[in-house]
Amino acid sequence: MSVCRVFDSKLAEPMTSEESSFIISQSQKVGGSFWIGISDIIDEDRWIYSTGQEPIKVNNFQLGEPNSHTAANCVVLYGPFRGKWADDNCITLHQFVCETNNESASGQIPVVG
Ligand SMILES: [Ca+2]
Ligand SMILES: [Ca+2]
Repeated sequence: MSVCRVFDSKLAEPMTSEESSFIISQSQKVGGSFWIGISDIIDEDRWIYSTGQEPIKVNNFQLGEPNSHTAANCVVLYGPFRGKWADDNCITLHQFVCETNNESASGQIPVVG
């Protein structure tokens, strides 16, 4: 999402379960639903990170998700699922989580907005 680029960052792409849990917990403090940088827009049902286009290494889909097939190709930390993932239509308006590489800190720092 272009707003993340303004902050020299990108939509969050959780690579570990710790990172995924952290992003979910941060998003839940703010409340609502948040886009992250994972989609199956290129190949239906093949979920990949937006930047590297490699298959996801963690999966936090809510039981029963993804369930919307070609109508939904982006991943949202869905508020009613307490941040568990849902597939949703990529043009839906949600908040979003950006991440940036910070050399003075370990790992990636999400910016929730
Ligand atoms: Ca899909
Ligand atoms: Ca869905």
